[in-house]
Amino acid sequence: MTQFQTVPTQPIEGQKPGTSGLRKKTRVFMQPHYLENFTQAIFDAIEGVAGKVLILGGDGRYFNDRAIQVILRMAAANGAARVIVGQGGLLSTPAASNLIRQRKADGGIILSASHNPGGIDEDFGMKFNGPNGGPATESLTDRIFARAGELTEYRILEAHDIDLSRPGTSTLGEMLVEIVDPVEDYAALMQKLFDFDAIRALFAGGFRLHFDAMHAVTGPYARRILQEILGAPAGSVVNDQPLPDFGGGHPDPNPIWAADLMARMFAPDAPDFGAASDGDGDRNMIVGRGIYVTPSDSLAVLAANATHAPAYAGGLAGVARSMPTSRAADLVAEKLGIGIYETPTGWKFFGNLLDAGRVTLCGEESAGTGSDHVREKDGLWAVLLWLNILAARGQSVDQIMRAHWAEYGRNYYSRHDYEAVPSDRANALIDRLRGLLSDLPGQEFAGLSVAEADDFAYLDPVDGSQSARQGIRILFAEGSRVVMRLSGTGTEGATLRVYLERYQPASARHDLPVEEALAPVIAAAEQIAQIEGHTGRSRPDVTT
Ligand code: G16
Repeated sequence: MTQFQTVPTQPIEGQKPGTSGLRKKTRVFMQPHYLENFTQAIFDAIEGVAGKVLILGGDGRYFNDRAIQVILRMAAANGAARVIVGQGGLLSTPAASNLIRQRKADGGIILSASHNPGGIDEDFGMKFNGPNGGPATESLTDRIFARAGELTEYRILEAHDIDLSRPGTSTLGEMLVEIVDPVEDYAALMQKLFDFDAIRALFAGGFRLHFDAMHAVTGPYARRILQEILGAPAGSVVNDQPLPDFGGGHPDPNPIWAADLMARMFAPDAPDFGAASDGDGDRNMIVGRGIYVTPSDSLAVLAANATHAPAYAGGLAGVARSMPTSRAADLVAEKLGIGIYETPTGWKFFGNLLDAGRVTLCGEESAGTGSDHVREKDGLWAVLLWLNILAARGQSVDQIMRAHWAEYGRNYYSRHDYEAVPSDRANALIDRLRGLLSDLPGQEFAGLSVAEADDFAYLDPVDGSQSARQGIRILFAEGSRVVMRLSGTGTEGATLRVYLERYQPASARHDLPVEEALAPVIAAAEQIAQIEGHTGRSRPDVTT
C-alpha cells in the first residue's frame, strides 16, 4: 500500500539555476531535503504536474540512481500521470530532448553536471526542459528560484524503489512509470537526418574512427549507432561503459581532458577521424589526423557543408552562435545569404530562434553544436554530420579545414580559464572592466587599438525579452576581439573565462601555432583586465 506524505521544509540557500540548471557538489545535493526542495520548486514553478507526462533520466553519475527514485516518488505524490525513464536511469541530454518532443511530454528532468567530474566529492546537477524539449527559459528558472526561496513543504510517496533495469511499465501510486531503451528513439532520429548508407560505405572502405565516450552516457549510444548500425569495427568506440565517477576523469571533451584522444590522433598511425563527447552527451570534440578542430570552426564548417546531409539538403534558415563563439560562422552565413544571430552563453537562448524557424544550426565555443532536430546541443549528431560530410566530399578533415580557411579566412581562437578564483576577486575584475568600458575606445594595448567595448546585452528578437550583463566585449580595429565573463556552471568560487580571437584573411598563412597568432590579443587582454593582479595567477589553469 502506497501512502503519500506532506513533509514540512524550509528554503535552502543557493538553489539558483546557472547557465544550465542547478549544479552543486554531490554532497550538497545529498543533504536532507535539498533534492526534494528543488524538485518541488520545479513542479510548483510549472504550475504543478497533476495529470502531466514527464521524461526523466541522467548521465549515470554518482547519486543519479537515488535521485531518480526520489523524483519518481515526488512526481507520483504530486499527481503526475506518467513518467518515462531511461533504462538504468540513463538518458543523454539530446535523447531526453528528443523524447520530450516525440512523446509530446510536458517537460523533463535531466540529472547531470555535464562535463564536471562525478562522484560523492565531485559534482551533481539537475535541470528542467520544457515541452519544446529545450532548457528552461530565464523567466522559468527565475520562477523556480523564487519558489525554492519560499517553500514550506513538499509532497512525496512512501514506496519501494522502482526497478529501472528492464524496459516495461509499472505503477507508483496512481502514476505510470514507463522504462524505455534510452538509445532506440534517438538512433531512429539520427537515421532520418543523415545518409547512413554513405557513412556505412565509408567504414566498409576502411575509414578508421576513434570515438572516446569518456566513461559517460554516450557509450551505449555510440556503440549502437557507430558500431552496430553503421559498421565501424568493434573497438572504434572506447571507454564506452558509463561509470558513476567517469573513471576518475573529467568527462570534458577538449584537448586537456581528452588528452588520450589527442595523443592517438597525433600519432604516426592515427585513425582518420577522432571524436569525444561529455558527461551527458551534448558536447562534442572533433579531431582529424594531426589536426584539432575548434568548436567555433566546427560550427562554421558544418554550416558551410550541411547540405550534404539529407535533413539539411534544402539549405539552412539561419545560424546562431553564442556571443563568445568566434565569428567564423558569420562569414559562412554572409556568403550563404542567411541570418546569423549572436546570443548570450547558454543553449536556452537558442530555443526561441529554433522554434520560430529563424535558424537551423546553432553552436557554442564550449564544444556544443546542434540543430532544429532537438532543442539541445547534441554531441553524436555533430559527429554524424561530420562523418556524412567526410563521406560526401571524400576528403580528410585536414583538407576540409584548409579549404575552408582558404575560402573564408581563419579565425584563430582560444579560451583561457582561471578556475576557482575567489568570487570577490573575480567580481572585482569584471566590475572594474565595466567601469572602464566607455574610456577604452581609441586606446592602444600591445599594439592593438580598441574600436568598441561594451557589456553584451541581448534582445530576443522573437519574444522581446532582454538579458543584460552577458559578457565584456572588447573589439580591436583590425578585427581581433577579447571577451571576458564569469562562468555560470562552476561549483567552486568563480571561473574567469577569457575568449581570444584574431582573424587572418583568406590570403594569409593559416598554419601559425595558435598561441603565436593570438599573442598580441593575449597581451592586450592582460594589460586591460590586469588578470594576474586580480587572480594572482600568471597563466590560465586550462587553455582550450
Ligand atoms: C552549459 C550550457 C552551454 C554553455 C556552457 C558553458 O553547457 O548548456 O550553453 O556554453 O555551459 O557555460 P559557462 O561558460 O557559463 O560555464 P553544459 O555542456 O555544461 O551543459
